[in-house]
Amino acid sequence: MAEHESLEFGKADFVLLDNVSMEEFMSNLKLRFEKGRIYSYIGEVVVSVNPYRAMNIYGRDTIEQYKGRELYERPPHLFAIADAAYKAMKRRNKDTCIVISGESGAGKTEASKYIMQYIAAITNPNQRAEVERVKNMLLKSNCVLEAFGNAKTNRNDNSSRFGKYMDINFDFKGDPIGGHINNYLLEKSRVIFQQPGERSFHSYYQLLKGAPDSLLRSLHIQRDPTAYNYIKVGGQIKSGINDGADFKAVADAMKVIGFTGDEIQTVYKILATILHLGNLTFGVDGDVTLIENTKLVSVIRELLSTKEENVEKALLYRTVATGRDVIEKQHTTQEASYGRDALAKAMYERLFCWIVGRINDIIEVKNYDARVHGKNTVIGVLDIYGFEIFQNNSFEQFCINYCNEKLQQLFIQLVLKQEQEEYQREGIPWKHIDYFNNQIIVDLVEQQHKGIFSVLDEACMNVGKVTDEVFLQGLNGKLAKHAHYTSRKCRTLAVSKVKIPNNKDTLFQDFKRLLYNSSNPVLKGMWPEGKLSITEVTKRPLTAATLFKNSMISLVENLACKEPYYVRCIKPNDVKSPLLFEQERCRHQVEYLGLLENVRVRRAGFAYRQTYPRFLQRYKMISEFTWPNHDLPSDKDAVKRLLQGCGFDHDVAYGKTKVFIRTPRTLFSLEEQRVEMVQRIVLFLQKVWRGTI
Ligand code: AOV
Ligand code: MG
Repeated sequence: MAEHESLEFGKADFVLLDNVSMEEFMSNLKLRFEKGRIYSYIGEVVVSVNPYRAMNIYGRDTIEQYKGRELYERPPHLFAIADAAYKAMKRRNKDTCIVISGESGAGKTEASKYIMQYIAAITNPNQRAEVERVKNMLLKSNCVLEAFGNAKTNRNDNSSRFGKYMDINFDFKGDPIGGHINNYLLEKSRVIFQQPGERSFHSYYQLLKGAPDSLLRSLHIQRDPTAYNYIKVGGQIKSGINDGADFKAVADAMKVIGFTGDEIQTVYKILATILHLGNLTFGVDGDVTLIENTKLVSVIRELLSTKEENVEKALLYRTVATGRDVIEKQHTTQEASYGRDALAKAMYERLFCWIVGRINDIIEVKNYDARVHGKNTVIGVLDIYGFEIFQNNSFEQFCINYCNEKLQQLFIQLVLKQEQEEYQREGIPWKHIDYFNNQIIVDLVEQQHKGIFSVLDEACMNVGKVTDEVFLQGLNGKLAKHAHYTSRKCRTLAVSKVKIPNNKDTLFQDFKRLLYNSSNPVLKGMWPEGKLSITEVTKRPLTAATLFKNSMISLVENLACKEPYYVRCIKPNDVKSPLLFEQERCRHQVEYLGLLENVRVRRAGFAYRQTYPRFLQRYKMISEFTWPNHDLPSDKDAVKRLLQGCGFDHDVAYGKTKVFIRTPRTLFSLEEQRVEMVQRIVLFLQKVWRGTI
């Protein structure tokens, strides 16, 4: 196991620790971090500690060292796991996925990018133009998505504010031929508000900093971000981010991906509209609500290509259907402000989803005929927003943290639970290893009728009287007896601070109609439901919580049917220092990620398993007892005989249907012997053919 790495760097695989204790785990993790070894293994799981400095370990030469090698042949690296996933996909035709987890700022997004780069670098040896085009787009799409979906938070200067799952499709040669991105709940409250020290999405600052004067003039925008209410807080922040250069890179990426000039212009117009919207103020004259800065209305009208009176009307009135009558009801100033903010958030969210949709249109696999080309397999890469707790937590933090709990549950299911269950099933002597199963937390959130999401939805049905108190009463009523409701674990989910309006998430139909009626076809296309008249809109839309819950459940189902590879990221400190390993901070993460349990299960367990017939199929040529066929009573006996003959009997266990091999080294050795035998057989056959035998 990564033996060429000297022990002065600690143990490359935690499975090799002398004693599996938290102390030893932590001192090994710390030692490796301090020696610049940011990656380690627990079996096939990569543990990564954010180095917070540029590392010279991602270049072409490193890629070459990992290409086609087995996991344990080289020091731990993301490239090794990417290669393992790739090999499984190519050799065994398996759909695989790489699940990257860890808290905010731990290094997930960077890891996902290195993995993508690795896959891009090792594929398409024949330089087929079409494949090169696809690869380029997959890589470029990242830069666009980050501009619109990432922001500086107090935890991470480039924090993902959406979840991303990207499938890369491969043809039978193992070359990428397309892809698909699923995005999960963008944190859209950021569009109108940021906490002190944070920014809105990068896209705004990029536009203000990097756009040429002429573009800004046409958008009626000035360069100073503090002139705009929606991004004022973030506008005051000095950061190391180079927004100006990024603007150009993103514009270039959009072009390369294939966005048209009109589409790109519309993107800018939407950003500008939102900035102007944030500066709109409402007042009253007698009993009439009005817009105080009407000049902005005509700017907005121009940017949206709609009629001026329509903009004004949508901001000040809402159309309601009462029975058969349709009436126009004037907003109070408060309602008007709420409507304005909802519009801003909805426009941004819609823009983001539209961008993802456009990228998908373009990178989608086209003209692939499975009958001709064989199965098209995928590698999925999951990079979500990490667990986070802020001073003030909104509905989105609740969803983000729930998403992290779901992934932890999947990890438990696949790595801790199923593994142990299999040993039991196969009748292999096994002492159960305890772990904290967070299923109970997941249930608390998502259970039908009595989970937090259900209670929240119910509170939101209470038209008119939706308050946080109603919600809290509901929670206390239904969940008081739940063991984890008041516990610390539950509070970390920020339950008590969820804000109702974000779940209800209503955008007045008047706005949808306004945007649908734009003479800008790109904008119009983003709002197809604006076509409906008020009397046609009767169905109550699903709440944000329900939508999110459903999307998480289907994500997990999708991951569960693929062969999973894990990267577990750890954040060494809260000050982005490359030198500081905060013991307590890290220990906490190791604990809640269940890494120690992972080591225990792995160590007591077996690295490799295979059914007897398949095992024989692969290795029978290395033993005289089994080649070309065996005459033993069963395949199990044959495998026993084969392994005894090789002297590996001590390292294996024989289950009911499968053979289990404890250490990868044994497997290596079998593989080597197999390769040798195959070569000999080939030589032999060649001689036979040539007639020299
Ligand atoms: P995240 O994706 O896990 O947080 P990132 O991948 O954005 O975290 O990493 C945060 C920052 O840490 C990056 O911007 C880099 O400065 C630094 N960093 C991470 N990995 C590396 C690496 N391998 N080498 C050098 N620097 C690194 V969030 O998206 O907030 O959950 O929602
Ligand atoms: Mg991220």
